[in-house]
Amino acid sequence: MSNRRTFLHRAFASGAALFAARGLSAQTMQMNMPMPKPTPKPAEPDAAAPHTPSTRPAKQTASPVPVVTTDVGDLAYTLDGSTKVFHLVAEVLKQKIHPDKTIDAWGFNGSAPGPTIQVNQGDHVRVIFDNHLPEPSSIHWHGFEDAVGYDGMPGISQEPVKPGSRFVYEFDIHQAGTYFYHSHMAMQEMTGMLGGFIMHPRTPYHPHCDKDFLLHLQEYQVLPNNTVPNTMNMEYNWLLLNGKAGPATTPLIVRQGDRVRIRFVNLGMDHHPMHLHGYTFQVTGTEGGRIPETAWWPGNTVLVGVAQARDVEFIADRPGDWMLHCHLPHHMMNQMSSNVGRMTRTAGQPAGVDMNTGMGMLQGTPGAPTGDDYGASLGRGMGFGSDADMATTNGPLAQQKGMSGMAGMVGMDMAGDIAANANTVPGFPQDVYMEGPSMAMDQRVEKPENYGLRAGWSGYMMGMMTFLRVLPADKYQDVMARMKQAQRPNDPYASLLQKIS
Ligand SMILES: [Cu+2]
Repeated sequence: MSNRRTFLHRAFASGAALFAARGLSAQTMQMNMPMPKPTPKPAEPDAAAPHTPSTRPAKQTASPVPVVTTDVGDLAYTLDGSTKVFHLVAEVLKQKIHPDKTIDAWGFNGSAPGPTIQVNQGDHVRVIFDNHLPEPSSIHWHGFEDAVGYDGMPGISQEPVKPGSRFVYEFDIHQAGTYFYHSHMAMQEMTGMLGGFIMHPRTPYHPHCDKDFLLHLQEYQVLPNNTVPNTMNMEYNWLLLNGKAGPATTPLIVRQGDRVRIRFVNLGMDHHPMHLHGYTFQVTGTEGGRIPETAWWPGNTVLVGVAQARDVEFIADRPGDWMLHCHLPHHMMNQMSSNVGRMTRTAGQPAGVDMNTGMGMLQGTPGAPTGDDYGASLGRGMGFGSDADMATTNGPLAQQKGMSGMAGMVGMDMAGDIAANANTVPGFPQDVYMEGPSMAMDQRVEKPENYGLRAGWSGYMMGMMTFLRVLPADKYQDVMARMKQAQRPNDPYASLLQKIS
């Protein structure tokens, strides 16, 4: 194998102007949706499926639809004979995770998570990995049943790939399901170095799904006024779906009657109970592939543990803008923070401190997050009423002194929203003005997928939240037409927009 690899290294180092482009931009790399090859029709047509919706005619073909990874998109490939060749570039990048927050993440080809790789069972696949990071790395192909030499363990199965260097991975794809790739350096993974790897089955799954989505569940700890995730801290304050925090997440758009698959992938530090409103789904797959139908289990919440994938399927037969979110309360918030302080490599700054200090846990008074020294504003909603991170004033909401430090509160009519005795009630405030009208930013997250949502919706959506928008045929057509009209480069929805006139 090492001979083959050496050969490949040489081949790619010397030849092929196609791959000489080290600095290939994300735009050029994420050009087209890799369409799965036409696959044989299943033995039975969909009409035989027990869940076939009555609102749509039974389909005669059942080629798998490409997976849509909202806000991320796919990695394009080229063909070398019959080998699908992907060029994966690890790099440092700026990622806007929310209108008010841009972070310095590490990812692939301009994106964190990295673009999704889609292949078919039976494909031979080559991934040319270029390391543009300032330190060594390598890529682990999670769940792949392949040669250990391509397992991506730095210092174990391969030499770490040094900055500016390249490694070529080769796979014969014999599995099918929701797989993923990630750096096996833990902190690199926690700053965004992960991506999806979809293996479409040779024999299509039954019943056929009309829509297929991939959602990465991610968390970062990025303190106010900082841009670099603190990968050692476990107090996460940014919870993301496909690299965006609500309301900047992009809804999943489906047509009423569609059978929908959602693939959840969790490559973070926390487990996420993903909850869908309005529907009962069947859990049909794990990170180990398809579950036999007799073993599917129903639910409306599926716990996606770390390093796991969960595929769920359902018939989207009731129209509406249905919430889809992690149900951990703290994962439905943005920029929660109970600790602030320096986060830079300053000479003399202590390192190797005890666990509490090292993990940023505050203790004693002053310092305890719920101590007398901090008001409610030093927590969820930091930056409240502002267009960007800014200092806020602590204090009861009713105090004019406190309000004057909160630009968004000035001139706000609070009458009717807060009881007259609010400030004498233990525990007040909990959610008042931490979500709601004053947090709305509909215009700032405007996009075709959000067209027609109820005004002010964005004030109630934060963190690991998005919508499943089940649209009646006419509204579906309208929203899809607007998405197509937008002509966004590398649109993650491209495979669906092709079908829209
Ligand atoms: Cu969660």
